[in-house]
Amino acid sequence: MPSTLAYWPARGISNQISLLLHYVGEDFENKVYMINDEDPSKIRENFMKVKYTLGLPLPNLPYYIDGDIKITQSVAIERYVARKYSLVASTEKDRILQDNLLYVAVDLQTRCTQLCYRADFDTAKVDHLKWVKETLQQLSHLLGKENFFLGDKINFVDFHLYEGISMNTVVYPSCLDDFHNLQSFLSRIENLPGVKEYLASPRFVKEALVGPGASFGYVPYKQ
Ligand SMILES: N[C@@H](CCC(=O)N[C@@H](CS)C(=O)NCC(=O)O)C(=O)O
Repeated sequence: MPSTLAYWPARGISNQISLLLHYVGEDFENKVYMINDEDPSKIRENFMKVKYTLGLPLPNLPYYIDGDIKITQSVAIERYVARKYSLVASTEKDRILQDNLLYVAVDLQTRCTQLCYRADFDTAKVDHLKWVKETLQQLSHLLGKENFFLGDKINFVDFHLYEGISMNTVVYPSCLDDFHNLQSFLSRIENLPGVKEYLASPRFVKEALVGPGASFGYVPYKQ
């Protein structure tokens, strides 16, 4: 039976899991809880109707159901998928780097989504971009000439780093101009089998970063 990954119609904090599942070729349903953006009081109703009926121990979105396994919290889901397909580091030294990178990726992603919701988006963007450039500088230095962040073997954090960096290029399209190795890293991920087809499909909308009510990055999704 196919597994299910469910989320709102946006990249938000879930798209790195979709990338991972498409890459490993898991048979899964990418379930979308459509947003009612015509009535702000009902935006979340499609999920709220079922939130406590799914048997999730800690109901939330994204959620992932794989038979008896029911997980929420985006990082817990991606870690489970990564273990299932052996996309995790195998030495303590690499595990430390992997976890360090994971939370850099989470920062890139969540700071980007939080920025999108700021009423003072244009002002807040200035400081955000300074932080993004400093972070990209560190990542570019660390990646060097390697294919992936832990060397030649792809790791689940590569997908999350892709997502965090790529989302910020939507806000700031020139942010990678000085970082050619990060540009190559993004295209390397984008050309992976499974990922390439998903990114070219109508299911993926690059500019759809967040939900309605945001100052930037909301794209109404057509199912
Ligand atoms: N730390 C959690 C955050 C989960 C969260 O805040 N989910 C938001 C969307 S980004 C939501 O709408 N959850 C549904 C709910 O609260 O009912 C994670 O990483 O999964």
